[in-house]
Amino acid sequence: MLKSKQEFKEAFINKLQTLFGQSLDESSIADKYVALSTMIKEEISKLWYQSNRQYRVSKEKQVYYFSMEFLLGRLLGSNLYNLGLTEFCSEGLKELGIDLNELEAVEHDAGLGNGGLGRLAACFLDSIASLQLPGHGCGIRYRHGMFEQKIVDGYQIELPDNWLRDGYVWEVRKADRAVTVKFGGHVRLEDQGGRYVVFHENYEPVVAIPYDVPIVGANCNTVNTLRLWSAETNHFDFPSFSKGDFLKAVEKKYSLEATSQILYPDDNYPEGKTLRLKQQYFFVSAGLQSIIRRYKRTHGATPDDLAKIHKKIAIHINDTHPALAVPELMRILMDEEGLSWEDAWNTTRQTISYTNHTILPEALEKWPIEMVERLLPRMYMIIREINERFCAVLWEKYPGDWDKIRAMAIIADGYVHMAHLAVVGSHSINGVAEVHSNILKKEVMSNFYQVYPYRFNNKTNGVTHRRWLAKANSALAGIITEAIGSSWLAHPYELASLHRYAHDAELQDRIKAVKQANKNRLAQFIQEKMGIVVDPHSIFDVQVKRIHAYKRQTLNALHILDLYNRLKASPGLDIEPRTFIFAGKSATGYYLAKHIIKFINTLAQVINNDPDVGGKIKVVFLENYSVSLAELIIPAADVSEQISTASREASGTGNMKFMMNGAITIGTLDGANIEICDEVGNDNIVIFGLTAEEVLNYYKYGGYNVLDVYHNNPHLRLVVDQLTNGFLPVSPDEFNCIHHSLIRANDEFFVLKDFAAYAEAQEKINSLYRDSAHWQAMAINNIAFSGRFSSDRTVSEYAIGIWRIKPVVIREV
Ligand code: 4GP
Repeated sequence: MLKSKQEFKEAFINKLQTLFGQSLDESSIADKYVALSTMIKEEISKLWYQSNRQYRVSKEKQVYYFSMEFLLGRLLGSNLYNLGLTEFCSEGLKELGIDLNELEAVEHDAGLGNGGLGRLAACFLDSIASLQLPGHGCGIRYRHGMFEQKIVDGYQIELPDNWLRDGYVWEVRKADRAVTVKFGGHVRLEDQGGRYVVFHENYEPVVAIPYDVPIVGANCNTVNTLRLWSAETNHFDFPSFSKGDFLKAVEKKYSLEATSQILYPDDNYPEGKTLRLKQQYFFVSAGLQSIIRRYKRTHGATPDDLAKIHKKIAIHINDTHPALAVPELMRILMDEEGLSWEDAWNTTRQTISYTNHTILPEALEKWPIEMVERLLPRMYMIIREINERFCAVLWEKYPGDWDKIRAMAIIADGYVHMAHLAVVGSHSINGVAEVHSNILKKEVMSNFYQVYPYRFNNKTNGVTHRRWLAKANSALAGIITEAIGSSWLAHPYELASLHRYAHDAELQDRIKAVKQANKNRLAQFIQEKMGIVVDPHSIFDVQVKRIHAYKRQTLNALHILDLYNRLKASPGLDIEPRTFIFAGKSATGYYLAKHIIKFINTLAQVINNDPDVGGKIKVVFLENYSVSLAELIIPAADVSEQISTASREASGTGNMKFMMNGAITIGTLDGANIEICDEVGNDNIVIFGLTAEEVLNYYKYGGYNVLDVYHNNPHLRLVVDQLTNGFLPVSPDEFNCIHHSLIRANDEFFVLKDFAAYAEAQEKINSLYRDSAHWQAMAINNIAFSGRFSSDRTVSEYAIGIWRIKPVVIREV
């Protein structure tokens, strides 16, 4: 490892010369980024080699986290941080006249995910490595990650994300580890002396090439692997080429490689496209084939050895997207390794565990039988057999109760139900916050809970304090460390001792000053990016996340419109100046969400340009929300908007990032907000609105009387009317869909029902903020009690309770 600043500087200059044949002065900032990252990767590689070697030799059990999404963001900064090199690299570079932050900004975000689910996977990888656990990620190397969002005339426009354009320093292509994944064709079973042999014919082969990305643990020598699969082919249609039909010659190649071209930009809403099913099987099959290949080399290759893989391997599926792991592992164990159905089933079930991330009914994945059968004939045969055996068990338990059996079947009503497959084929099923896990047990999966009560458990989400506090807000981290020492960095629970200083005037002032500096930085960014001048001393009230009806950006926006109306009616209205900041992407085909974006931008246009408002409120919609933008916004927030309809947000993880940066949550009793409230106490959070139980009861018994609420609240009535009465400078039918969702469609997400309570909660925020010492004490308490929401805690719970893996301490190299 690099030992001194001097050594670092020399190595850096040397690297620039060997890579680009250039001196420091001649090289561009992009070249400097590549030189630094390459150097760091070389350091990492030594530990990576050592980690892999020790894993091989120690033969300890390892976990593989299968996920269609890994929202990594940038890696240079977090790698430096985890290696403990940030300080001397940044100082060394400074002496050479280079700003490390500028180099970090050169890196394209690896946006291989949509939102919560994908970012959680990235935090988990960081925590697994930092806890010195042997665990790796398995996913897809999308050529195009999450689309780039532009706001044009208030509307979202999507541009392709070209993150690989300049190459990706952190990956290593492993062409020699390629495997083939088979699609389509016909499957034939042949009885060869009492044993069935499977023949898969006329299939379309897609070659899967792994690209490995090192995952660096913090303050240890562990480097794990994120293996991302890319669809490539050597196929070239020479006959067409030589006939001069060049287009046809390349067509086939592109169609085979399409599998890993694009991330579907749907959060909490799966796209029922064949290509998406193809992606799922592609990475699951490739991942399992490579895991089994390695297992056989290390632990033996007889059927007896393979019947014991659950003792050495745990496979976790991140939601149902990788649920084909169940039939694919069965296929490998039976068709390729010769295990009986019973042995293969026991092993598969004991190997696989599953996390559910959403109860939104439209987000529960199901695939048309015909599609599965055509694209994945062998998978379909195995799923059918699993289903038949499962239904036979149900028949024993519930003789004659066809309705129940149909409701639980894996194949029913023309579809393959992926959540049912995941539940039946795994030994553990968990939700991501207490309330969500309870809803799974009592409502959404209650039938399954009755059959398999011991499989269900909760693992409340967490995020890594390293990225979201220590790195994103290093000044705050520095102050915390001065106050309570540095051991919180490895053990975030220790942040609790900060609570003692909640009323310490000096600490309050220092933390306030850091917040102010972060707000100044964001204000400057907003001005540069959007030309909007915001008051950095106003309350920064932030809602950044995917745009979704259940997350209720509409509630926030309608309240802003109400505040505007009131300010217009009484310009002297005594409120604290506020800047309402939004960011987030909508799925491309999500009509309502796209209009919510336009609505927010229309409000911004009206309010920001109205001199009557006197700058008291401003509205900003920042385009292209990403991990990097979140790292800029979250440390600058005073207020964290977590206002989903109770019961709909499985956990939320943004809520945790804001609290650890000292923002005060205004939120519903939903997902992890409930546990945040338990940790900080009612005095340090502002809660409003319906509870999950109330909402679920409304859903069960047919909703509430929307018109009553609408007619009885003149403020609310006015803002709802303003959506469509020509008040806003858009065509009068522009926001019909929002109006419709609230009034005609019976307000599925209880926006109107919760409006009055939300407005009241916002007034409470206003008065709390005015008492600066009190507000600072609340902020400190939020930081202090954020320890529970560390992904280190979450991952240890998975390791002990589900994966049954132990740390392997990697020796220094
Ligand atoms: C998200 C949930 O909506 C969010 O509440 C949770 O915090 C996150 O997963 C991580 O568990 N779900 C998705 C999805 O992103 O696509 O289902």
